[in-house]
Amino acid sequence: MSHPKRYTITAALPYTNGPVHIGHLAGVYVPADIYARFQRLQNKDVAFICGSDEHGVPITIKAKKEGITPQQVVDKYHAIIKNSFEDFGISFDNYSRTSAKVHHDTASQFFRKLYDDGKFVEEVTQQLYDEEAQQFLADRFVIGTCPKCGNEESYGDQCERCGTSHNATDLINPKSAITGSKPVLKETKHWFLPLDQYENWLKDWIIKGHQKDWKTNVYGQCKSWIDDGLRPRAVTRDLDWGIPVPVEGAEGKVLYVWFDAPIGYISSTKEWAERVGKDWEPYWKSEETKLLHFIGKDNIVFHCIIFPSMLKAEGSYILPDNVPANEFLNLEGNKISTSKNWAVWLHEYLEEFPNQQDVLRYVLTANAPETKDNDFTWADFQARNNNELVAIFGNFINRVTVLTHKYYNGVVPEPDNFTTVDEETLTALKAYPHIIANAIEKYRFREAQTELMNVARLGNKYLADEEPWKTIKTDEERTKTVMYVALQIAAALAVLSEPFLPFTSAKLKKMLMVSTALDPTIDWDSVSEKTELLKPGHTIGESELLFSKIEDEQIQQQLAKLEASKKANEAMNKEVTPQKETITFDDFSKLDLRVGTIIEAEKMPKANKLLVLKVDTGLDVRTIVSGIAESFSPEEIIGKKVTVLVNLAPRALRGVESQGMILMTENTEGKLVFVNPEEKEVKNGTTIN
Ligand code: B3M
Ligand code: ZN
Repeated sequence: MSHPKRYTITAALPYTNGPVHIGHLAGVYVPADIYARFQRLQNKDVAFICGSDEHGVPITIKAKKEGITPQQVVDKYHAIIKNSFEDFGISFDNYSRTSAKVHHDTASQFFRKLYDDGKFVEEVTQQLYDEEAQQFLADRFVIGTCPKCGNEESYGDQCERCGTSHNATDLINPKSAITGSKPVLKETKHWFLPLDQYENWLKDWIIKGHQKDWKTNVYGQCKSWIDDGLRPRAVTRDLDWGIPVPVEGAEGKVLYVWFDAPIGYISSTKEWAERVGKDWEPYWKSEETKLLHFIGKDNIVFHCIIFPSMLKAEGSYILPDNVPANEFLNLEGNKISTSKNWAVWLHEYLEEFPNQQDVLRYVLTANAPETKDNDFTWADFQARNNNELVAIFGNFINRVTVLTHKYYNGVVPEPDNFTTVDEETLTALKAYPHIIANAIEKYRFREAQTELMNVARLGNKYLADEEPWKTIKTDEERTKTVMYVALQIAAALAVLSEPFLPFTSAKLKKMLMVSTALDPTIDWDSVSEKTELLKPGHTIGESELLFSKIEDEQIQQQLAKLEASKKANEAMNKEVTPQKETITFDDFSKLDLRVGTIIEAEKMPKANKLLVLKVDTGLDVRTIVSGIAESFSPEEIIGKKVTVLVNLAPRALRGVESQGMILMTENTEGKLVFVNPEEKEVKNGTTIN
């Protein structure tokens, strides 16, 4: 579509089973935001839509793990996610949630329409059932071997390794994710969307229609699924968390999360339109609207095959014009993992790097996994900030603004005659809006951002070649011209950086007082079209630093955090030692275990591991030598309640007689910890049995 009248831009609805991390940002939200901001700067009518995906098995699993209700899980993460997106400058026009009434109504009506129009196949089939948990096993409740690629950890509805979407009964060796037991087959009724009936239409629409304009990774996946042949997909589930199936005889059943979630884009648009007094329908039903879904690669099948088939079945909706899906971002060489805490969490980044949203945006775009998986490293983060944002962009702006204040009290000077270099520089500058726009329109955000940096490079080179700091002593008129040209480049950067670095752009606009300098306001094209962005005589504002250096220490801290996660994971995954030989009750009762308190502690001279303790056992105060000096300092354990084996035969350690043993274990970080009676009220000497 070459000249759409409006844009409906959706970004995948994050599951509210955890916070958002850099993988989500690089894959979906940063590129979507660049695109939306860019189109707004073109004065386009944009609806940038998102919201929380609050249904589905991932939420239920998280609730079970945390011992809270699914509602508590979604409330907690919805708040964290929504706030962190806002602080990060993701400019959604609306951020809704699928637990909202407007969504329940919209999704139910959608289902009902397809049901009434006879678009579903209703069928009683055998589904996997966990007899122990007394529950059907849908989606992530079941794990087994992927029939396509052999991944042994495939979920019931989708294999994360090869991306294939399948039915749970297709899994080889299925296992319940709840109890670990082998499921049985049990009859249950469900509604299926007969995807096989859409195969020819999908072939026409995708294979014939979008081979050229969809990204090769997206097109390739779609083609291979269609070539493999499509089968009916159940759109309902036997679960108690979700949107109830709105037909008779469907008690205890809910809509499949991947049926309701994409409809969430529609309900979020409705919510927005209502709030701002617009009509939502053109955003979803007008042929003059360009509908775009920004997603990660694991969501391709749902956005390119299933949701479009649903929209087609409904009949009154437009289809996506493009689905610019990204590949995955790794972190320091390993796959990002929520459960292993191998991630950089957005809400933590925002706290640890205050006011540095644009640095992360910049690095994630510079390394965006647009055509292949990519790696985020903290060293690269630091280098890109210090060597690119600070040294190129920041340096140019700083020179221009500081010199303008120094030479002209902040007033844009009147230029003299332009030299060829000046003309060429201004001509090169005027080409950038077009160059950057072209890359953005093709969803090549890395390339677009590189071109933005080339504008700053152009400015730096111009200043370095023309050397106003030298000419000021010899040629005032020439210096004025050079500073005038440099100021135009700075103003262009303020405009062109907005989609990529919105906080920097705002700061720069304020510094240059750009909004008052231009009449009425500057947009993207004015950089090419206007002869000058900052007129002579205009006064700029105070000069401030746009970026600051990131020190090694900050990077070390982040690496240490990841190292701690790694250690914790290793400890969690450590094999438990096998059980020892059986003992009799009499054997056990020979152990005299007591509650005691450490009342003195000091280091054993010339021994790294040993502490000499005085322990009040309730029977007496005795000396115990304990090998815990690497885990505790003497001071921190005085007063601690501990478990003591009091009738262990005394033995001499480095000449000190140890009269018992303190029970210890190891935590997940490999640090020794006391096996101590939690109750403070337990008296020393109390026996443990
Ligand atoms: N919640 C899956 C995901 O976070 C999903 C996207 C829904 S988009 C309609 O990967
Ligand atoms: Zn697979």
